[in-house]
Amino acid sequence: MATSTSKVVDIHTHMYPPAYVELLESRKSIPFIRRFDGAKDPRYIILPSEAESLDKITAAGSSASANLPGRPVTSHYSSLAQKLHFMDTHGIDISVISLANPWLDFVASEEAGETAKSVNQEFSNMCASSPGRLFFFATLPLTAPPETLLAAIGHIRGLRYCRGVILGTSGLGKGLDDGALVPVFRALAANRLTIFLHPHYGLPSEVWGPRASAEYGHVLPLALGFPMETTIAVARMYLAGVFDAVPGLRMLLAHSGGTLPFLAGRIESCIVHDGHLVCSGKAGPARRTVWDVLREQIYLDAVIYSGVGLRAAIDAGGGEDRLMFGTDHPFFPPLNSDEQGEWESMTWNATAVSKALGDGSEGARKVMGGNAVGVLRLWEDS
Ligand code: 5CU
Repeated sequence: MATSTSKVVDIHTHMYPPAYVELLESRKSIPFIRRFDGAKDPRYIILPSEAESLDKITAAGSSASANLPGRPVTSHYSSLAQKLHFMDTHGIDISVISLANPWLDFVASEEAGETAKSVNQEFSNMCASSPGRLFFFATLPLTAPPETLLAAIGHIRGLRYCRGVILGTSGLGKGLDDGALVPVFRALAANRLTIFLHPHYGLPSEVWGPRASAEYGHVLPLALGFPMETTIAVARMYLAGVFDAVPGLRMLLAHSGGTLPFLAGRIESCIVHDGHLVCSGKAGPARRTVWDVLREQIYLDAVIYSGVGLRAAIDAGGGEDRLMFGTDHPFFPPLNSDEQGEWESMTWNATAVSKALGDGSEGARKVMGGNAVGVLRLWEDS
């Protein structure tokens, strides 16, 4: 459901609250935050594929290299004032903030419940301090025992500004097609909590080849590994029948669904030509297709940086009603201009919407904010 608002809403925008930053600073292995001599900001080493460049720097015993691992932890990571400044600079009326990857995936089982509670409370407080401008996707303690996990859903459903959860693809350790997750999906659906599915793990580092860590920066894991991870996770859920088992489940996929809009037809072709699936009755005529699921249970963000990609996302969802604008702030800061000024992540994604749907069109208005306001009920007392 879209509303007639012309508000601009950013549904893909992260925060690392100060307590979470402290947790990362206390760690010695990925993910962690570390200071390197001579670097202006601490560095956040986050991706499994960054291990090799980190090892090289550690072995050399020096961090004088311009090629430091990770990314700088600027004030944009945890400062609420910066988030609001970013929103004001770019004409964003509402942000639906979420903890960034890898969330609480690394937290010990016995600590996960309390950590999730305090992180979610911190997000809730941030939203309450700017009423009407901020909502949030909460974080789940996936490493905790099942009862703690379900209790966490009980906690967040009572938080006024919470509209869903951000989720990685690892689930309880076996991925999102794990039958043990179905009760979690059911609890989220019953409470109208949308899952914002976001990648982190990418593909195994070997696929990037021996030159990657020294020469190609983060381009391959971020541009290709992230979207493939999302695509695979959702395809597995589809094949496992999760969408049929939980018809109320609603998912918002990061990065315009990875490559799903482009590959859904190929997935369909592989299903109907698979002898095993045909024999087991899983490919029968009553089946809801991948296209059906895309049009009934899935929303896509518009973080794809081109009109071409956005067009595919719009077509896959059967129109512009299932797409929502986002920026991925605080990632991808401008490297050659003032960080307090304009960011390409805003301008490229907004331009893509105008190109795909027409500048100022009704469709563009829906993608830029109307869909998010309607689907996520972005009014204060819902
Ligand atoms: O630059 C990066 O590593 C990332 C990341 O980890 N997560 C994200 O959402 N965007 C960029």
